[in-house]
This record gives sequence, structure tokens and C-alpha cells, in this order.
Amino acid sequence: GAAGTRTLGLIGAPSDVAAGCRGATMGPEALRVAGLGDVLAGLGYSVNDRGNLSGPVNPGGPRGNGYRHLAETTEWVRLVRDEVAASLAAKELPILMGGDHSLSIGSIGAAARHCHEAGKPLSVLWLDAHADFNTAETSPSGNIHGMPVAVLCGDGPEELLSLGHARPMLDPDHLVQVGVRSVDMVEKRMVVERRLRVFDMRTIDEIGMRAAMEEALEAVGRVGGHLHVSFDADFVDPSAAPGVGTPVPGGPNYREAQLCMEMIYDSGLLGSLDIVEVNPALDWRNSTAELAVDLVKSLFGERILARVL
Ligand code: EXY
Ligand code: MN
Ligand code: MN
Ligand code: MN
Repeated sequence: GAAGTRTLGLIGAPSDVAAGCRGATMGPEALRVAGLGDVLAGLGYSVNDRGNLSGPVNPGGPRGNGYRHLAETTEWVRLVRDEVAASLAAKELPILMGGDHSLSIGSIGAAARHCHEAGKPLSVLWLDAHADFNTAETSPSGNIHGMPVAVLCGDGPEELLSLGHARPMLDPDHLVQVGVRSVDMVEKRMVVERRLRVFDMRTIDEIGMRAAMEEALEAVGRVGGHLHVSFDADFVDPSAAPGVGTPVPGGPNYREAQLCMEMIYDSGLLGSLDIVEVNPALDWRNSTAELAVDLVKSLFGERILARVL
């Protein structure tokens, strides 16, 4: 393909204001130290590291009105949205380095506006142990990183909804979730009611990662246009990705996660990416950032026996 000349825009968003515990602020630097930029350059891409965004610090405040740190989260989401928009406008393929998963409201919000203006559809592949479909009413924690899918689908606080170009920012029919294995009680009902397309871990156990990803990519391929991949590091089993704030056992192993990335690359649909929830404070010798870089390598075309860009 023509991927060899593509420019990738790295955007660091060191925020953990929407997470339940501190430390995802160190994610962007951990990914750089693990060689993210060099690995992508080694695959033949041009890499533009746009540095880190600078936003509000974590005030360590309590839950108020159903949310923790809504004002700070809103500010970070706005910063991410604007930088991802700038990267897309420069014809780059943006890679958001989080930071917690609330930031995907900004990256996907920007991709949605960009696609809307270009007259092409947007689809999203959400790789996560969690459904991230809570609202203030259903959330057990008030942590907004458990809410971004709901916000994108039009359900959330005015502050975040108003950052989008339309409501909902994302057509729920254009979203596919893979790897889900932890959904809160009321959240479950919402996922079923809103008919989200979920390849949960039981399905993956039964049909295997290959068939699950074939079906998932078939669904997003039917939409066509621009595919945004939102990769939450807790998608992977904690034995391979221990450095995350909300680990859930029973996830894809190293090779299953690699296969998933290899198949996304083969689809040729990738238009933007998030790498979120890497928490070096909880990690062992940067192993989770290193795993993420291994996976990104596959996502951008590395092959075991041959590389064809
Ligand atoms: N469902 C739980 C909550 O809403 O508090 C945990 C959410 C964790 C979200 C992580 C990032 O994917
Ligand atoms: Mn998540
Ligand atoms: Mn998660
Ligand atoms: Mn459609």
C-alpha cells in the first residue's frame, strides 16, 4: 500500500483527572521511552511528535453531581479535540497518547467533525475490558473514564456533549466493541437497550479472536470511510498488561491482541488511534508501554515474516 509516506501525528495528553487512580499522566512519556516514535519511523512512516498538551492538574476532588472532575475533564477533552483536529487538518493520522479514556471523547469528536465535513462516515472500534457506557445515574464511581462511549452516543453532561459537532457525535450503529468483560449492573441494561455491537470475552472464547475480528471489521468496513481505533490498555489480559488502573482478568493474551492489530492493519481502514490508560505507576519496568508499542507495530504493518508497506 501507500502507507509508507503517511505522516503520523503523536499527541500526548497527560491527564488522569477522569480515572479512579493517579498515574496515567505518565502514559505519553512511557510510550515515548518504549520507542513508539522510533518504531513507527522504522516502519517507514514520517512521525510528527506534537509534544504534550498542558491542562489542569488533578485536584483529587470528590464526586459532585454524579461526576468527579467534570470541569477539568471538559478542559482536557477540549484540548485533545482541538489538537487532533489540527493533526487531521494537516493530513496526518493522529495517535493520541493518553492519559485516561475520557480523552477519546475529544479525539473521536474531532474525527467525527472531520468526517462530517469531508462527507465520509466514521466508524469506531473500541478495544476495552469495559463498556465505558455509564452515565452519572448508572456509574458506581463517578469516574468519567467509565462514560466516554455513552457521551459519544449522545448521553452525558451538557459540558461534554456541547464539544461535539452534532448529537450524537457518533452513530451507535457505527461502533463495535471488542474484549468487554466488565460491565456494571445498570450499564448492562443500557448496552442491551441501545443495541451496542459488543464482541464480549465469552463470544471471543466461543468463536475465537479471528472470527470475532472478521465480523467486527466486516461491520466497520460496511460503514466504510474512516476507522478510529480506541485502544484501552486494559483490553489485554493483566498478565501481559499489568500497568493499568482498572485491570480485569480474562482478557486477550499477547498473541490474540497481536492478531487483532494485524487484522486491523490488513483492513486498510485505520484513520486515527488512541492509546489510553497506560499507568506506569502501577507497572513493572514499563512493560505495559512496551506491550502497547509491540501492538502498535502490528497495527501499522509489521509482519512476522515480511513487511509490505
Ligand atoms: N465501570 C467502572 C466505572 O464506571 O467506574 C470502571 C470503568 C473503568 C473504565 C476504564 C477505562 O476503561
Ligand atoms: Mn476504557
Ligand atoms: Mn477499560
Ligand atoms: Mn449507517
